[in-house]
Amino acid sequence: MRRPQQPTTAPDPESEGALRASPTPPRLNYLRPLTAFLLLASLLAVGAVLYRAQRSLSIDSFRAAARAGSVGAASEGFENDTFPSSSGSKDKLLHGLLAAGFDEQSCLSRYHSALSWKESPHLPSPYLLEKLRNYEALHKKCGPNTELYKKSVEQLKSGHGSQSTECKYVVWVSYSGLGNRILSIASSFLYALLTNKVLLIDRGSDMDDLFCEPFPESSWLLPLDFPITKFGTFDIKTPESYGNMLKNKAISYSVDGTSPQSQPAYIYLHLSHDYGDRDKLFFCEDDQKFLRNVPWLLLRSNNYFVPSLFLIPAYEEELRQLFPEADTVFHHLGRYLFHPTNSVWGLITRYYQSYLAKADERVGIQIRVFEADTGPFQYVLDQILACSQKEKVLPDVSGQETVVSTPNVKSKAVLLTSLNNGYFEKIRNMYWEQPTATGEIISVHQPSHEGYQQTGKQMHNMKALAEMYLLSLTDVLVTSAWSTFGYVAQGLGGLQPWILYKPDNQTAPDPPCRRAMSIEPCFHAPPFYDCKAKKGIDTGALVPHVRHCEDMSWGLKLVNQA
Ligand SMILES: Nc1nc2c(ncn2[C@@H]2O[C@H](COP(=O)(O)OP(=O)(O)OP(=O)(O)O)[C@@H](O)[C@H]2O)c(=O)[nH]1
Ligand SMILES: [Mg+2]
Repeated sequence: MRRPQQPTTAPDPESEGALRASPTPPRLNYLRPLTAFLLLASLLAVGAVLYRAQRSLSIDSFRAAARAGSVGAASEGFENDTFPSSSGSKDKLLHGLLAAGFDEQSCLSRYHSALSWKESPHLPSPYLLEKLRNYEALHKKCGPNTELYKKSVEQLKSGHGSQSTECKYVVWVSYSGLGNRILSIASSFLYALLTNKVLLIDRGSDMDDLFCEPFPESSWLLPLDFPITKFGTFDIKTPESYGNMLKNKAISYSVDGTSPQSQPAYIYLHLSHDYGDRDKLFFCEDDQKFLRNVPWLLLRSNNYFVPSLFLIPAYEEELRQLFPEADTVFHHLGRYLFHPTNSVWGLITRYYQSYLAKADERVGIQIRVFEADTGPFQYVLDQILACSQKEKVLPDVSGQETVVSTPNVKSKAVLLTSLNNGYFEKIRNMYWEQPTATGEIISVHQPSHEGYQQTGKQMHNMKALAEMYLLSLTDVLVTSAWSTFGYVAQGLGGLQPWILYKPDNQTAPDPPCRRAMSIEPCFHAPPFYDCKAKKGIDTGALVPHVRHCEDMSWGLKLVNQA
């Protein structure tokens, strides 16, 4: 969604530190010399050390470290950028989701993030793992600089398509806010998996600064000498778009997908929010039969179009096998594809260790306000507090002046993300000025307040990615309606957030929020078309696992079948 945002001239902030006065926790490094001893020591001693270590590492990364087989080594991994290479490969590979054999140092997040997220209750299916390994082999065979790639590019230059090329490609064109980009890449990748095509991504201004390569021994970046250079300007009017080619009868095909006339060398798939009815035929079975054979598809989308792929009969069975739990598509594909580069991983780990690791619980609050004015707005603050207190995400403040200190009080660290720092200031002050009704100690942190969206600026996008990841590392999440930024965090973290309803008329909605039905993102611009009957239909009422979204009545999202 695009909304105008005004720049602010607010100076750069630094987040507030934790408010609670806790004793300096023992650094886990001190435990390392003890590790050998601990192997021989009694279970009781191990238990005691585990308890102490818990004070200095996040509970979850600690648990993951313990699973990986070495507490000392795991702490080293998180703190010193070295990683245990010994046991625990099952966990660091996310139950086989990630391929082994990458150089760990060149992309620390690839295997480290697996150890920092909470253990996911969702396992990837054996069929998904097989499909990913096959895809990796295909990508290696057809990827940039291979003979087959060069051959396909030659054919593209010749201007004629042919059904015989061994490698066929989906080129993802960079466009839109970072959340949208991540979701449309994941959708394009699933489409490539389903059609045995190879995904290449246009690096835009910074995709290679943000993400590591996801596929072994190859690159997913579209080579800079790719012969089509004008795709950055493609839009709904582009004559090479699928919709316009159909309209102008530049292409035609029979029911089996074969074309009587010579095929174009490439087709542009305009799958943005503003796409037309003919562009939407992409989601019809017959059109898919034809598009499968086109050697080069250039795809531009700002949407998570996965739910509508589930409504194409030809892909139904395969998708069921790939994702027996339908609501885990982005969770698995997101964790498979998006590994922040070492610079971004540094932003994530330094912040996490400084402000979040020591708390007993971490709460993420993601605030995205879709107003022309920058705010902060009182009604948004009211809504955040109403939701988090009603749903017991955060405690009420009792208003009593006396501070009762008990030794075992629980601490919660709130990670707040927003372009504006007004909400952070108010919530932090509230918990500073008054004690909580429960006695819990609340610290509030906001990594950045960038003021307005600055797509194209390198550090801005690095911070945005770091914040999405940090949110995914929390235990409880509150997100804003309509925000792809929040969808990415919830999907990566496997968190079912509390979604703040979109305010109407500058008023806090009542109820302020609701629990998400699933961890999946919402497809904001789905087609409502029955391809067989050739008439409109409610695509949110066709199958139990594709439903309308909680935060957008016309959107579609995957849920687990009841
Ligand atoms: N660092 C940071 N950047 C943000 C935040 N919220 C929005 N942004 C910036 O604004 C962009 C918003 O685009 P998306 O990531 O797609 O998020 P969205 O909430 O779907 O917003 P729209 O695309 O504008 O509808 C982000 O990519 C960031 O560049 C935030 O909390 N922190
Ligand atoms: Mg967005």
